[in-house]
Amino acid sequence: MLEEISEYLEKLRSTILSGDSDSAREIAKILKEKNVNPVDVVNNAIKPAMDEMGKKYENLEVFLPELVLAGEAAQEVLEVLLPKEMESSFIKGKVVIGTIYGDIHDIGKNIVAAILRANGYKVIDLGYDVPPRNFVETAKKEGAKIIGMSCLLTPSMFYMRDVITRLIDEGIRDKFYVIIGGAAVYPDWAREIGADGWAKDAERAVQLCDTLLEKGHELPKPVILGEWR
Ligand code: B12
Repeated sequence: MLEEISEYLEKLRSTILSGDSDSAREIAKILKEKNVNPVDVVNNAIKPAMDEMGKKYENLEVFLPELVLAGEAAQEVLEVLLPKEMESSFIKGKVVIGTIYGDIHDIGKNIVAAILRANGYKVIDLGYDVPPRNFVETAKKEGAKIIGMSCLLTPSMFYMRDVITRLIDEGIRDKFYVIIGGAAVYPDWAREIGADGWAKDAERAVQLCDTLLEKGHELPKPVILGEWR
């Protein structure tokens, strides 16, 4: 990566960390003008900033207001870098996505939704704090092939199982691929609840959807893409 771009990414990381939304937006605009891949911005600025913020919060070095500001700054950057027009003209398949019930973290989910759109998926985004039945009802109504759930809050991850239980109870489990992600969930959790896949990040979420749609029926489940932690 060019040295100049690395410097901007580093500046962006510290700007998000300090919760300065205005400066974050300005740096994001510069990166956009320079045609930097949004995935590189996520991996080299947003994710490291958020991880560092999480650690500081855990160590009581920062508190909720700082967390809120950093989250807002990250969302500003995404608004600049991941505009709606990235939606591509050909459609590989439909994905219903949302953050599971009780959990309001949506930055990672928004990134996954945008990168899926940019890669040929029609994405129906249910937002955050989504009750299990909404995933199932929307997927049925929209004829989606994939249900994607995000979770960052440990107590909420148990609701992911409810989505799969509902599909089983309605006798339609085999009509959908269920994929999960987000910092609270891990490959063994996907195995335990009988999900079809887990991916570490947005790029791999695209690979996961591609793989499941191409040869999902012949692969052992869950399909795991990326190392956990
Ligand atoms: C920003 C943030 C917030 C913001 C959220 C803003 C927003 N709009 O999302 C605010 C301030 C609102 C917030 C609130 C809270 N937070 Co908070 N938050 C964070 C923080 C710092 C960053 C999260 C983030 O955005 N990461 C960056 C994104 C890009 O990463 P990601 O979500 O993991 O997504 C990537 C992958 O996981 C994957 N992916 C994501 N979703 C999906 C879905 C699928 C299908 C696939 C395949 C892949 C995939 O792709 C993404 C892109 O690469 C984390 C710490 C951390 N390191 O995660 C704590 C953290 C998640 N929060 C935490 C807590 C405790 C809370 C609160 C309960 C605090 C409180 N006392 O009120 C509340 C939650 C309220 C609720 N009901 O949800 C804890 C959770 C602990 C736990 N495991 O249960 C953490 C881990 C902090 C900590 N270390 O203690 N938080």
